[in-house]
Amino acid sequence: MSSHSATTTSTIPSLEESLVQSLPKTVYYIPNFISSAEEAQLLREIVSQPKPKWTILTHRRLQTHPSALTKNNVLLAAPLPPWLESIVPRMQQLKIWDNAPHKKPNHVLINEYNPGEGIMPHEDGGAYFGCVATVSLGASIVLDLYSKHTNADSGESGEAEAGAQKSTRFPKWRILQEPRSLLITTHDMYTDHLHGIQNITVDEDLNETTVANWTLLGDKEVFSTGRYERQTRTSLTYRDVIKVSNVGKLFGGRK
Ligand SMILES: O=C(O)CCC(=O)C(=O)O
Repeated sequence: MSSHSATTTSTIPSLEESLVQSLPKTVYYIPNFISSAEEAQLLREIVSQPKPKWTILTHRRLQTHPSALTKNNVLLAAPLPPWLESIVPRMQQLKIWDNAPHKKPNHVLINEYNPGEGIMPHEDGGAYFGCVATVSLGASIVLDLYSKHTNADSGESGEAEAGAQKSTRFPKWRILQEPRSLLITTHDMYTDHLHGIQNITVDEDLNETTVANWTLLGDKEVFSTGRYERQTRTSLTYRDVIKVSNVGKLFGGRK
């Protein structure tokens, strides 16, 4: 674990200082956004959730709080559990959700990746306000970013397909997410790009030219060999679901 001290409410860097400058707009990276004690407490809460709260997927497992969206992308109104809500005021200080419908996140996905696990390139889509805040727990991992549109998009359909396939085979940029960090993705980077995590056991070739947020890392020493052996890494992705139905409240919210 890094020896760097945790960011406290009074020392959160400004968004301006946290901008990942080499990426299309807009990505912010804040190392040590939460303390080691907060990280440990969040991990304890996650593992103590009842087994049915986990959805087992091929390459990771997933919890959804307060509940999964309906097939029409509606969230049944219910509060986030207090342990997930606890760091929301700190995020709100950054004013990233000031223009969101509910001014704060109302939904959190928890993804757990063991070494060798990942998530296919995808976009988060229109169910959410265009801003996602990701808190990383337990270990570091590389997030790959891909352009959604390629030059071939304007060509014949065969070419477009080849271009699209190529665009998800080779990431255009890489972001290194350290434990306890906060990554904020918004604007064009949210709408026009895909993101994914490779199913590998070692992240390699890590240096200032290959990692977009290298200068913002909390502890570069950890990556001085250019290699990082994956360990279990858990992410909390906070989002604001646009459509919320109060029907959920009639039933006391779904747990
Ligand atoms: O674990 C991560 O950092 C990415 C998760 C993700 O892509 C998602 O929840 O859509």
